[in-house]
Amino acid sequence: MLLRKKIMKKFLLFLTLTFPLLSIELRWDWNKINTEEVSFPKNFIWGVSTSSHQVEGNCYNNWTLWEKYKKYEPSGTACDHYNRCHEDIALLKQLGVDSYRFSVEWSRIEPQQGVFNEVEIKHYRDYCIALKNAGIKVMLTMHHFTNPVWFENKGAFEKEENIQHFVNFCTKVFEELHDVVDFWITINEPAIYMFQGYVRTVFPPGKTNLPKASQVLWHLMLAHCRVYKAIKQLPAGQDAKIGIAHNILQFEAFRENNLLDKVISKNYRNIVSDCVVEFFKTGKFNFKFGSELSPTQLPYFANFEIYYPDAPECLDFFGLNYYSNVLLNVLKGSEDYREGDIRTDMPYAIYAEGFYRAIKQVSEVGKPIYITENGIPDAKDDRRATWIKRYTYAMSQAIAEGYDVRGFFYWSLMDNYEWDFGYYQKFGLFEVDFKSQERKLRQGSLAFVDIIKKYKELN
Ligand code: GCO
Repeated sequence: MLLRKKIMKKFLLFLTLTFPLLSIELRWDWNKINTEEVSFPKNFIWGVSTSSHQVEGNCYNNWTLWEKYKKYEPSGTACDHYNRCHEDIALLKQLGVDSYRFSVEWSRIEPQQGVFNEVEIKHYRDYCIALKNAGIKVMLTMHHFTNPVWFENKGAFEKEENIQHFVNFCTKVFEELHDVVDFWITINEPAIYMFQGYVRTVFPPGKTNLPKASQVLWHLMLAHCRVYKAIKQLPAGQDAKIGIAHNILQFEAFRENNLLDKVISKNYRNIVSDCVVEFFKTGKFNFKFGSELSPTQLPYFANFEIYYPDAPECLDFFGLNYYSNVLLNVLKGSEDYREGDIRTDMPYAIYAEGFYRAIKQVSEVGKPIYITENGIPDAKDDRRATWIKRYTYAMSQAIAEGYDVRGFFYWSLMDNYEWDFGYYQKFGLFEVDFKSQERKLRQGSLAFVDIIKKYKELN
């Protein structure tokens, strides 16, 4: 009897996984869409994003060591933005944006555990003041993938006891900069940090261990919440707007009725995108990878559940980073494309419908949404304008349906160091000549400039 029940259960599971469900992949007919038909709320924020290690140059952190170890192209002087940040304000003005998202480099501010470098703090403070004087709002990220070497050597976010170091750092930064920062992002893309560093091995520390990955992501969630609570306790903390930047990457089955494509993409989608949204929505952290198939002990599977009831209260806004979906084709052993897809220079296509879907998904958390990153790697600059028009159209559609999106930050202000891809990927609205450090506005970026201009005039 029990056996029959078990077989029946397995059979039902098989049916649900293989039954030709309606595709969740939304597709619009772009030939019939006029991307000029958009509208954005009054006071909508337009900005651009960067991160310290990718633009500042001459950082010394876990990534500097990792680049050497992996023989990646070194980040080196990058855009020399550390020295040129004041003159780069002119680039923001040229675009017409009113906000700038960038990150403070933890390894500069706290080069040794508990030792804060006042000169570096002043550097960031002066810069925030200069931005304010130029009429630019500041969205400051405290952690954008890099760790000071001392923190990495302690095991970084693998250990719960290390979280306090991050809380101390964030508290210090908040105390020093609270009056010159408009929005705070605690951690950039915690799930990507976990996935690239503990599954795909392309980011430090380059381990493949799913149970450890689940711990790291859980500790990052906890770190965010503890920072949020610590800041809210501070004198100026009540008024601070604090969020997290989470990347929604929709892994989906390339062959919609194929069991393997479906199961594998669902597992990836869960750990990379959905479990973080679920955490802030319900307080439940469910990190499951392959748990249908195996016990948790094996390094290639994970099944970790924990409940943190305060999570939904630990956010003032949700930062959404969105690029595209990934269509998994197990037969090919990689991502795949639909007919007619316009590919980017990274392994994904232009898929603005996914942006619309992602906005809907993260709205379930119930907080105002800021788009903290969105942009195309396009060295030839022959798809940038299409990307900008389609994605802003998709965002406008979501807003028209009542989704509470309050701002959009393009990734990126200028070409920069794209981690394991080095300088090869060109995300910049401004093209950078890394020898002369000359910045030049790309033709395709004018689509962004035009939209901002149009909506500023309307307001
Ligand atoms: C990320 C980061 C950025 C990237 C950008 C383009 O998503 O990995 O936030 O540092 O450069 O997303 O891939």
